[in-house]
Amino acid sequence: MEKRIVGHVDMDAFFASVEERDKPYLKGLPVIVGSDPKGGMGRGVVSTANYKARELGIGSALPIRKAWELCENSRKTGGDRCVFITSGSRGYGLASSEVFSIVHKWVPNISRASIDEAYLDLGFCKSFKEAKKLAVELKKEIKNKTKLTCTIGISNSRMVAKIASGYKKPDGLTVILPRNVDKFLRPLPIRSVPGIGEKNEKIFHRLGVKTIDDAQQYSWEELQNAFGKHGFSIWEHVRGIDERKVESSREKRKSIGKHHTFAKDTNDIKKVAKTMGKQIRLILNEVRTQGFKEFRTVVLTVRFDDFTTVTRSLTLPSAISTITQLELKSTKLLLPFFETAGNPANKAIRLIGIRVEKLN
Ligand code: TTP
Ligand code: MG
Repeated sequence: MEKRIVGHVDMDAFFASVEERDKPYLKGLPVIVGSDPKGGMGRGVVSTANYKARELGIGSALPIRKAWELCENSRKTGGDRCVFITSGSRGYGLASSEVFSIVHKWVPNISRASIDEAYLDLGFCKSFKEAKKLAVELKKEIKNKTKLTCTIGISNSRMVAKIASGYKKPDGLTVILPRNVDKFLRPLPIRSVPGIGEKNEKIFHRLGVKTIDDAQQYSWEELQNAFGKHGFSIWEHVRGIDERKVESSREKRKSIGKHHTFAKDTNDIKKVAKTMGKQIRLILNEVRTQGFKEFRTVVLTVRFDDFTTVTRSLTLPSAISTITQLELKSTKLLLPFFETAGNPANKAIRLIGIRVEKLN
């Protein structure tokens, strides 16, 4: 049997790095990509920040207003002026295709996990030593050809490879040999385990679990009591057990979507429908540029003024592909939010998102 060797490539500060590469005047400055900060009054969040801006405590998902505040404070004490860039450049998708076609040249079986990351089946390298050599060369070629850096993690499972790629960023390469997996995992915070988000982390904290080592003290029955059906896979993951294969990901590519935070919360169906129309056009554009023809699932996300968030989805018996078809299906999902049954308190809408899945 071929040895299990899995790599995980993740681009460094991806959107910000593409902007820095394409706009030389950004060199050396803190760069924040996200929604428009509107002089500190903007809504929405940071998509990503370059490493210079991260030194100020700015990172993905931080409210853009807060990022603005941190920059202002830093500037007042002699720091550089930050540059805010509104995300949405087509350049990110292009850069991503460029990077992963290079990766694909080196590694026949890769599984794209997001715009800037992929798992690599490195079994064909036969040894971790050879896999590491390949990763060094691959990093070099990506840097030379795209002027972008990435970080690679290598281990014997997808999960540990992913944790390893986040271990030493940017421009890093971390190899965790099978015999060192447990030693590597144990001291890490429980949140490092992919799939342990804010909610599960809270449950762990209530149990007094802070590190992976702490979590290893629990039996799988105990974890099932705490986490329900995910308990067993969590039990496996904290032991570095993850049998998932690297499957090439074209057809199972998760989704293409857009979301928009309104400048002012709204109950105006025309306004919401108009925004949805714009999103639909952008999505269909992206569907085409990514080389897909059609899709079968439409997902609508609505966030209300009180931040409660609802998603509704529709999976169709046969695939659709046109603007009109997507508009019809999205409208069908949207309408209940303007009716008493679907929105009894008549709450105003803060954010709307449309996503298509099951792409072909
Ligand atoms: P990440 O790989 O999570 O982040 P990153 O590449 O910017 O930084 P790192 O060096 O830590 O890997 O996400 C890739 C891109 O996806 C990121 O550049 C912007 C986008 N993104 C968002 O738009 N919103 C988010 O909340 C996150 C996490 C990412
Ligand atoms: Mg990244």
